[in-house]
Amino acid sequence: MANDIVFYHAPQSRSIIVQWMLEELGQPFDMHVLNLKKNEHKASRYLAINPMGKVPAIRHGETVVTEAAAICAYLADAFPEAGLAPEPEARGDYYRWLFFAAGCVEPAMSNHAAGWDPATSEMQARFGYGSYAAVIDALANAVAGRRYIAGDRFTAADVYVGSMIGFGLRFGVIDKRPEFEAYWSGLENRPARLRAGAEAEKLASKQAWAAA
Ligand SMILES: N[C@@H](CCC(=O)N[C@@H](CS)C(=O)NCC(=O)O)C(=O)O
Repeated sequence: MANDIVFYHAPQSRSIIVQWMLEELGQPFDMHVLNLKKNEHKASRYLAINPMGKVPAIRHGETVVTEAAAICAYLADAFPEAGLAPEPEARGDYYRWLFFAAGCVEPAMSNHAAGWDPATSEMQARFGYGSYAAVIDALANAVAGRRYIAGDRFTAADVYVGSMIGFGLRFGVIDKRPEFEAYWSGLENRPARLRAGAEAEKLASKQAWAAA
């Protein structure tokens, strides 16, 4: 079955990360667009795919994967010919920064954008990400002087980490540090990302038009 990836997507959402990943993969996929304003993601049919009622999700044959970072890692493994994961014995940085971005960068940025950060050292000890400042410093050090986050070639970890940094810079959730800007400038014009961005814009205006 060639065309057996179903991508559950919504415009202007985290599912743009997976759209970029799918474009990098170069595999055909069926896109199932959910209208979040119409609460289509909370309908029982979709809750059977993702009980969180959130996008993105994919179905690949009988396998369902949710969580943007997990989907990126899964697709890189499921289609090794795309070369989007390092060799298994060289995956230290790959796993480290992929999980750090999902487990630390994402909640630190979300809380910070919402105007709340763990303030006391006691709170910071309890929270897995410690503090927003520590996370951002670690992330800046991780990308400093590097074209790619895990080794000397582009991987699925760059899709996810890059998406976090690109989003953070665009919406002012992270400072425009030279490390972030240099790393992101090496990714943002990748043809696959540009295609994903153009598709996402088309879809957003289509939904907006349909709602008008
Ligand atoms: N941890 C999830 C987060 C997914 C997520 O929060 N998606 C948002 C869109 S950006 C969503 O579906 N929100 C709709 C809702 O929860 O009602 C991931 O990384 O994939």
